[in-house]
Amino acid sequence: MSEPTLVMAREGRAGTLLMNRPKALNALDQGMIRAFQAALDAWRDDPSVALVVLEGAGGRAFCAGGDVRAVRQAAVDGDRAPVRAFFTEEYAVNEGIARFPKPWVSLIDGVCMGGGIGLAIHNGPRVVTEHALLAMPETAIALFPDVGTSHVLPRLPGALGAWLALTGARMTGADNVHCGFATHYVLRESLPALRAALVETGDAAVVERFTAPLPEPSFAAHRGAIDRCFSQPTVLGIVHALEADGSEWAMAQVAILRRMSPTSLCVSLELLRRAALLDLRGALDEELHLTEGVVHDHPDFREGVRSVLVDKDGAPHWSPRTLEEVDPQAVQALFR
Ligand code: QUE
Repeated sequence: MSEPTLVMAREGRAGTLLMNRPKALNALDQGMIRAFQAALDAWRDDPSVALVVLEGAGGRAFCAGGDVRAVRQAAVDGDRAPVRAFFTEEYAVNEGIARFPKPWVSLIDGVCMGGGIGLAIHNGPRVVTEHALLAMPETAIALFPDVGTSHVLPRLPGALGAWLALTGARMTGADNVHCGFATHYVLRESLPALRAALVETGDAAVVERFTAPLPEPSFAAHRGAIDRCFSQPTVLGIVHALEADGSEWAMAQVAILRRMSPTSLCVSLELLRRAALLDLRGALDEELHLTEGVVHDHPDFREGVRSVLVDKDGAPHWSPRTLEEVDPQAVQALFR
């Protein structure tokens, strides 16, 4: 038998989960999602499990996201049911983690994007190392911030959430603690001892004993500009505010935004605005509704995944091509 893609074990007072598709940076496929649901169901009411410890195999990634290559293939084949099942089950796991009545300890030591963030953000503690690299890169593949992050991002300080969601900015481990995505900063060299203490004691508070001094956020110099520009009510308004700012950093943000799917940028900003008023389940329902139109009925998702993950040419052909050509009513029509 081949190795499971989610290795589930009982160790000491912990239930441990190891995401185990290292060649795919532990990207979540349907089998892993079902195994997560099984773990939640098995351990929720098991008094011998005091907490859960979640890690990624391979030393490079926690989890790179969802298996969007498979989702794209289903969309290309016109298969709606498996796509619906994938996102329904993935978002149910996100909600199940949020409602899980025990500490859900994520040890994030490497790449963690999109769907990976959804496995960590809704519970805690969330531990990041100096090798953690987190991002919400969905606008590059014409998706949108999902897995419940649409509920979380508008609640970050200032306009950090809109900045992260639209540009896909890469955050260091320390950045994540500063913005609230993570709760504890621990050096990689301390992880084995932390893990052993969690398993032995079943007490999530031991994390405090392993934290290292927190470096300054890499975005410190840009906080003012982020809040000023990314709080604009439209994506074009954000672009114009960045152009008016004119700094090297601001113009680099404009260049990044101009490479992303224009439709996806508008959908993502509108989603954050709506989800700011929704609880987690309400946000997940809005996301689930959006997947239908975005994955199947709009060409950009197929094209984005083709360009980033299939052909890797980095040259997507978006339609419409520019932000100026996006029809605001077409964006609204994708929502519930
Ligand atoms: C946006 C995304 C994803 C992405 C890149 C983006 C995503 C995802 C992966 C990914 C990365 C490496 C793999 C893999 C998938 O990349 O969701 O199988 O080996 O899973 O720009 O949303």
